[in-house]
Amino acid sequence: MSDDKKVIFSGIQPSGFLTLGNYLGALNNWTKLQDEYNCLYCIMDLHTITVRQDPAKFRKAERELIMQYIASGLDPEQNIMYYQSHVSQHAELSWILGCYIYMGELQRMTQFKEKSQKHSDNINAGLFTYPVLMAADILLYQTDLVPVGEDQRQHLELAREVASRFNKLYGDVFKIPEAYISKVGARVMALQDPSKKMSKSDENKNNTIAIMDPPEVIMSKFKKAVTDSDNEVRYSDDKPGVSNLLNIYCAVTGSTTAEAEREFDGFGYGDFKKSVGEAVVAKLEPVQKKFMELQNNKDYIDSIIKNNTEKARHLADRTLSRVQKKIGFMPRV
Ligand code: ATP
Ligand code: LTN
Repeated sequence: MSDDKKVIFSGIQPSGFLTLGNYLGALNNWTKLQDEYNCLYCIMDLHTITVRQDPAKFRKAERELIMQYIASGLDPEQNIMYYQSHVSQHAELSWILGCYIYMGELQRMTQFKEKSQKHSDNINAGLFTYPVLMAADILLYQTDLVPVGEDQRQHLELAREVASRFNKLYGDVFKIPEAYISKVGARVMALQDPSKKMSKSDENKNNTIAIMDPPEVIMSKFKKAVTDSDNEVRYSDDKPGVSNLLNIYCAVTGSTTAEAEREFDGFGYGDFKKSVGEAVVAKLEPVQKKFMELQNNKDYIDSIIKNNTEKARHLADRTLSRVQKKIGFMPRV
């Protein structure tokens, strides 16, 4: 890692195949940033067990997620990609930060409220302290920028808050990170219910486009996407379905909303949805091709994991040992 570049940290939970939401909200931006920054892209497996996972399916999702990172265009030579559970400093710093974050702060987190409603049979302590671990992930690497979707903004604010609180007590230990949230694609909504975000753990598969969905499946899901009754392709708060499709189209093609509205002026919804589907299929085609190639290359993936994990451990330990010293723990023997 070069010392004169700023640091980027982000990650995704291996809770299933990535959706178009994950791709447009996170990965697509990551690939744009890799030349300019020192980047760490972690696979957030400790966070994933806040919801029950079947061990075999979980392991498969973990393996496939790193392949999806690479298939989306992240260069494993240039970026540090690794599994969160392999770098124990994440869990260690998380314990420490938990003693500097208040219950009331965690109780306000929207994701906790939503997930505890959705998994009311398993409201475990990990679900509650999820943002503490997330703060540890980010602060361990003296991160400057965190590229995420809009839904993570609140967690990031908490990471900034605990970093400042800690620095006030002990001097400058942590860099205060900034969120990097793009204007388009930061909030892709469910295709059948545009009032909620597209989420990879959604049981209704018609709500989500998986980045590995075959072209005919993508086309058919867009065909079924909810719109409205006035048949005008226009971006507006009272047209959530159409606005979501326009947002997806703009994120995929790079057009502005005004350009897209002009392009679809006079189109019926059927033709509009077909065009959005085709643009998404074209964008995902190279990702899918690369993923297929990687599937036959297990040794290559293993070697990447090994190299990158060592690098991450080394960096993480620099911050953790500083934190331990500042707090007053006995020097390590
Ligand atoms: P789960 O359904 O398991 O909660 P998820 O699909 O919400 O998963 P995460 O692993 O929580 O995905 O998020 C990974 C990244 O993708 C984060 O940066 C998050 O902000 C972004 N992201 C997730 N869903 C969307 C979405 N619908 N639109 C834009 N960005 C998203
Ligand atoms: N909570 C994030 C995943 C995540 C993350 C992070 C993202 C865990 N730790 C650190 C950025 C930085 C989510 O997307 N649900």
